[in-house]
Amino acid sequence: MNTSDQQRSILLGQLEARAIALLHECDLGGWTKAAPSLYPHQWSWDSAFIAIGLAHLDTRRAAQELRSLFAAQWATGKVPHIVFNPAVRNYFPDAARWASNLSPAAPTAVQTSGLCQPPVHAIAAHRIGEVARASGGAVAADGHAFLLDFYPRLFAWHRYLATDRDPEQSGLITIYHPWESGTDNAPRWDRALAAAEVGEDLPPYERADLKHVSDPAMRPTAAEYDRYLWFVELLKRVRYDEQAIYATHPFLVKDVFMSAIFVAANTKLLAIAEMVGAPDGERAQIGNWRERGLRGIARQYDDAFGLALDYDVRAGASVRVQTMSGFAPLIAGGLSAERRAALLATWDSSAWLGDARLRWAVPPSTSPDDPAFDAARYWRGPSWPVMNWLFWWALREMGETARAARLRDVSLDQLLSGGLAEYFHPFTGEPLGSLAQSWTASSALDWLRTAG
Ligand code: 9WN
Repeated sequence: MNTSDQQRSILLGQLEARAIALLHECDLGGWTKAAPSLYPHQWSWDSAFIAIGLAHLDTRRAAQELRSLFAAQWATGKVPHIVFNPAVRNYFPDAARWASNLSPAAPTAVQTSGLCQPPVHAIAAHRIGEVARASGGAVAADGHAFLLDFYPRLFAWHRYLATDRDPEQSGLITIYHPWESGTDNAPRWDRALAAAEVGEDLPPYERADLKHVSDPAMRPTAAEYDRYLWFVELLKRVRYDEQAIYATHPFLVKDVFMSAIFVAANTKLLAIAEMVGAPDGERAQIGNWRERGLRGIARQYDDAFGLALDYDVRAGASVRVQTMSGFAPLIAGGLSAERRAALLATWDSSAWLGDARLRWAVPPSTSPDDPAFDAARYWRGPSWPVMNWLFWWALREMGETARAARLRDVSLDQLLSGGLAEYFHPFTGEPLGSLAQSWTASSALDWLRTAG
């Protein structure tokens, strides 16, 4: 090892220690808050990513992370996007604003939001099982018992997405709100948001998110926030009833990114179903969801952008904007050689990782070439370490090991320079948003503990 290698390895050791400390700091006993102050509750996809990091520390605790989230699962199978910490009073929109008890399907023991988020959970559960198996002995046995016990919950969650969220059987998941996408403020929602009128009876509110960031320009605008909250009112009016939402809601978009995560999650759920000896009929169903998803995503590929596009159900049109979500087919996998080469060419192009202005060659949330690009604003330009993690994982799954290794190394460089922040300015490398974020810590931990 030369001196600079030695130095890097010392710095990476320190980063790992900081990541572990942050996960401990955010651990509220059985569940982890998404960030120390900006996000004081349990978020759905955050918890799945967090569980992947925790698996390296304690597979039982990692399993508990998913179990506590799924304790809030609705009777429909929906896993809510936020499970509220009753001890926290200063977050908005709070449990009272969501009023999820309006729905007969909501749990009664805990308070939740009325939306969901991308289904990373089967990927996390599968990973916990893998890490547990590698430990052997009682830990491996516990890991298997966890999968056996947890599989039906995952199956119910996936069935909900494949049915209530895809009544057209298109293979693409419909979202009711930008918050469901996990990429809240991405420009892919602009047109659908602009088309929705905010009712005059939107109850007044005070934003809490702006108190936790140094500059409001890092967060959504007031007009966007009004719409976010207006949609919540509309969902409450129909008591979160899925069919009524489909009939009346102004925002119905087929999210290609969420759909791709669903395909990848179905691949892992199928593996879990095999491990636990699930009924043949269920295995066949999971396989069908996966195949249908692959076909739906393939249909949304756009030759001009070299990306996959979302589809606005209300407008009856695809959404023509170049965001990181367009790389969704890489996450879904199952690509033809030609499509794979085309997507990777886009990935390397000057519209994406080949842009010489990038501080780190990691995917910006929106292409700097797109008119909607905004370098510091939420999901409109900055890069997200956890998304780097997701694409790293996907590239490895598809056997793109050299590209994956590059992405991991550069992502770690980004964290070494800027810390465990929520997101980063793509050109300056400045850390933005919450300066400590649990899923960034778990991503770092998984990178550092995974060989290759
Ligand atoms: C709204 C917690 C969550 C993430 C989302 C991210 C952001 C919330 C917000 O934070 O969403 O749910 O206030 O913007 O966009 O992906 O799960 O980290």
